[in-house]
Amino acid sequence: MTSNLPQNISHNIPHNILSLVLAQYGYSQEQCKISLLGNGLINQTYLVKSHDKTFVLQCLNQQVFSAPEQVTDNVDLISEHLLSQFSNKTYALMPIWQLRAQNNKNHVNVQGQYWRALHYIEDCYTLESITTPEQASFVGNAFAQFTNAFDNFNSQKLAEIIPQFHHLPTRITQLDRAIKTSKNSLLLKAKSNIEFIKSQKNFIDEISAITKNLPLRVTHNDTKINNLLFSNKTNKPIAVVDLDTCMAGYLMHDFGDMVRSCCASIAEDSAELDKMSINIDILTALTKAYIAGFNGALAKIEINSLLLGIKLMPLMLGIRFLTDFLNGDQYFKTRYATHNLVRANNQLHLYKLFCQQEDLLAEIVLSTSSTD
Ligand code: GN1
Ligand code: MG
Repeated sequence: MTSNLPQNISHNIPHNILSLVLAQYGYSQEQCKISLLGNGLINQTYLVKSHDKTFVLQCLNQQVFSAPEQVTDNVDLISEHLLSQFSNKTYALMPIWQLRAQNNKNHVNVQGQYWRALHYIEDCYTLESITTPEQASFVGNAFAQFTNAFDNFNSQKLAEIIPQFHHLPTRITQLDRAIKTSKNSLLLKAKSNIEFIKSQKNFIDEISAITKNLPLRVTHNDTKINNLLFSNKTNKPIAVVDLDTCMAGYLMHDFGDMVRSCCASIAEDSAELDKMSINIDILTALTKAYIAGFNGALAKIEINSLLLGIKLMPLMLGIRFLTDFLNGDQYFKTRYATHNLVRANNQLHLYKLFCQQEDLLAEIVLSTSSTD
């Protein structure tokens, strides 16, 4: 097994545990080649190649997902819906689904840890960034198709996996709590960011005001670029993956998360802030394709909210990274002591860049919608 291990998560999954998990899916470890997969910050993910099948095996992080069976049940509901839309030809991307264990369940529990296996799509790759407006059009269209596919699905059927996941006031409260209990040495390093966040009260109030009037939808809640699979053959998106945080939410969250991960010129954990810029051509192509993907069905208030979503998501993620830094890195995987602080600096800087370009962003989002 290859590994490049984050420091705050134990990856030394003993071989006997993997053996027990695989046995519940009908495989012996000797038959399988196992490697680490992906760059997720939460779950531990493996690619398993056996003599007859390749599949994904994941150990759910129970500190983050405190009710893991709700996660796997939600994913089943999402996959079943997408599979039916796919067979009706109303969803053109490929659905992914959880494999059944020998006891017919969508997960297995081994020594208190929850594991599940997922269908693996062959001949595809993921990207950590995009470089052309053409790619951006495909990405915008793919994420819009995903959300659109749930137009006829009642979002209340899904459990709230992480309560108030994208609720900004809750994230501020969590930051305040972390400030109270944090070590002084960490607090000192976070001071200027905390002051900056506190100065954003007007924006926070603006978000609270608009959310009162927005329709709830099924949202993915983790629409960063590396949660799309691209086909080796066409280089176009073929599937949206990582369905764990699909729940009722607002469109601006998915739009904003997609924009923050596609339009910044540096990675979300890069410290080279002087090199960060926003790629406006990519932002324009993403926005056009995203709005067009809803075929004119977006209400004006939802379109207006997209503009807020662009600023909201880096601000909220910046707050979440900073909170975790103050809490001593309990939530996100980290590779070094100030990793979460570097990520927070990065996302708050991105938020500031979006604020500086607010007029241009408004022109892009609002002119796109009026031409539809
Ligand atoms: C986490 O595990 P991953 O990388 O798919 C996080 C997202 C963040 C993202 C930042 C459940 O997602 O909310 O946007 O890191 N997932 C959860 O990279 O908190
Ligand atoms: Mg995720």
